[in-house]
Amino acid sequence: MTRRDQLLARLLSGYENAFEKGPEIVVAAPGRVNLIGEHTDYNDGFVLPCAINYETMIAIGPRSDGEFRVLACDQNDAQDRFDPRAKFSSQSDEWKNHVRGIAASFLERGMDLTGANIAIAGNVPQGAGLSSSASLGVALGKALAELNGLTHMSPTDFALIAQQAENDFVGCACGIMDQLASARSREGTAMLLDCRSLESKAIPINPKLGLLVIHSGIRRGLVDSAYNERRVQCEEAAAHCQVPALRDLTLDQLDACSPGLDPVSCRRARHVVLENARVLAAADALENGDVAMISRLMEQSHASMRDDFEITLPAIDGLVERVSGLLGNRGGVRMTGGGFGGCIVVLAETPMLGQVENLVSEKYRAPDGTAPQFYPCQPSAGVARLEL
Ligand code: GAF
Repeated sequence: MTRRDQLLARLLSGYENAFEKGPEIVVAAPGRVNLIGEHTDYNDGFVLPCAINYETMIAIGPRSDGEFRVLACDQNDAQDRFDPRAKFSSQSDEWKNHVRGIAASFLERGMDLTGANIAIAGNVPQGAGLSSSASLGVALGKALAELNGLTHMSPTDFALIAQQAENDFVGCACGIMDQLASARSREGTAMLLDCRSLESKAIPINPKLGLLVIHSGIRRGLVDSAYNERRVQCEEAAAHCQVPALRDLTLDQLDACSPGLDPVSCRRARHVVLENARVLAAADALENGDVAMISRLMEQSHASMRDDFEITLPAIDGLVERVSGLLGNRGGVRMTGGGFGGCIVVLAETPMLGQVENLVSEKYRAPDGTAPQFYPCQPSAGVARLEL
């Protein structure tokens, strides 16, 4: 059985046990790994993520009493229950808010929702920076649209709804990268996304290059508060420099307006300005198969996250350095995602990936002794309804 078949089987058996019949619709949405462009999305900048073959699935069917009954197969079959047409509030269990938040975003857009039985199961590693929550939001958005016959809704709408749920209901002031990567990616490609216009270009990943995601064994902690703090610092810098967003600054302009700007915010801004330029250069390099350039840009991106944006951890810096030493100019490596733990991403000539895995499993452990985990990834397609 493939990993996808196993997930589907687990989802369908959970649904049938909880709701005593099969679902009408099943939807799957992928997690993502970001190749380069960290903390640029909420600064209206550029990112280069890629959807991966780890995903969240939703099984859904109608209920006549108007309620939502929700089964979380990955939370020991915990359940939630609420009426989307009555007033409902956020809960202490975070997973419930991902679902309630999506319902709230639909309602806020004036779309009425029928009652539903919903089961959720996924295999995107959680707390790893691989967008398990974005994939849940996007999958649920599409599942609700399908169930309610909202045929006018597009993948971009599902992404915006999922982002709003995170911002308003979960309390993370995230940007739009993860949700759009999960909603709109195309198989075999990375997505160069302009987070201001939401226009994107699919950049084919040369089949000679492989993708390996390595979990550092350090679960991301206190992410939301540190993440939100970074966002505020970026907004302060943009306001100080009198531009709508950091996307609108060059390095020279930032230098010119830096007197009077708090030095920490200045370093945050410097990361964003330079990272935007690196994303555009990396998209070109990927298109031209220039692996040495990709390697350099990923190295610079990691250094900038470490020194200017300060979202890496010493153990992850050490891990990246070790892998980078092995790869030379035959591939790139950097921490990926929001930071403070989680995964590194390796994009390298495919034969290098086995050597990386051997080196890391032999030489690296997280500070508490946890072993690293390896996720070989394929660039995958965005959200889709599955044939049952
Ligand atoms: C998290 C957020 F959800 C994204 O919007 C993005 O800002 C990312 O961190 C950092 O690049 O995944």
